[in-house]
Amino acid sequence: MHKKKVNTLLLLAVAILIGSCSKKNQNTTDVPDNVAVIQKFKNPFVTSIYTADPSAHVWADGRLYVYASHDVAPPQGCDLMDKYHVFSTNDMENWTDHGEILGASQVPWGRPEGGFMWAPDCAYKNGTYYFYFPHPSGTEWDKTWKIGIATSKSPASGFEVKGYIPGLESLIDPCVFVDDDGKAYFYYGGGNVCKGGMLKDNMMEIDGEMKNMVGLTDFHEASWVHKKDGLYYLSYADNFNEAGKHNRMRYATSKTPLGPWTYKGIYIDPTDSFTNHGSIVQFKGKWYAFYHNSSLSHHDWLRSICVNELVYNSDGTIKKVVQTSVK
Ligand code: FUB
Repeated sequence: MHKKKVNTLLLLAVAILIGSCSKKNQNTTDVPDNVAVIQKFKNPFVTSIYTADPSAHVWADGRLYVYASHDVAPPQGCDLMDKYHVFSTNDMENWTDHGEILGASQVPWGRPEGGFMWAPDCAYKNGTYYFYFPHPSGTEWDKTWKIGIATSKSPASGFEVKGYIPGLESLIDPCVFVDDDGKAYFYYGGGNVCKGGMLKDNMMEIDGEMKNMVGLTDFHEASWVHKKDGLYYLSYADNFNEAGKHNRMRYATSKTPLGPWTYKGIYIDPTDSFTNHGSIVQFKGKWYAFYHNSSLSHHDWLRSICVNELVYNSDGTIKKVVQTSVK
């Protein structure tokens, strides 16, 4: 009788142990130590249209705004991309689509055939929002890229094209970073070339020379600069192309906004899409990495914007972002 009781107690103890172990596994999932354990966002977070190249900013009204390009179905590579939409949120859960803010037909100097409204960015200075977009000015699209500028007094409507930044090379993917002292920096690049320079106060011209961003490893495109704890981060897409997997997102850091940069590593592994393009922003005390994938369409050129939490190590390096698809 006594032996039976001991056996029952033993069995109970083993059951409790197994239960607590499996609970522990559920909580930690199988995420390795060096990656961020994160809130599982439902991705893509825009499903009504195909979107790509998310540039995220938090503006003075406290909302987070995402400026995205638009993939057109049926696609022809990225040739037909026709317009930009803005999405905003107050809680990272509920998103408002503010609609189209600019289309190819509204660009007076744009190529006659339209299309090619590629990855944009937006900046704010002294009461004006400056929207920067790469668009070719000629039929030979790959030789005639300009970085167009549209301005508005509102973050998500009323943009009017003012021209383009004069004197630049034919390159894509603009990013504008406004530092704490109000000085604005312009970055762009593609095909292994990444350049940066200072913007004049008018936000429409380069002040001095553009210079090569030195110290990046395997730069492809999609430059993005943000700052945390006095350190500048330049993130970008690489050229990775192996076994059906493509562009990863990498980053480098510097103590100054124009480098030289120290390469730090990969922070987003390949998605299911041929390209990737990201932005990093702080919102309500947390950091977020925006990117795109093709999980809605399963087609490389019908992409959808996504977001996941981005977590730093205490030394300022970035943990690998965990891409989630369900809540
Ligand atoms: O969306 C068109 C182009 O594809 C972007 O400019 C690149 O960054 C890549 O995402």
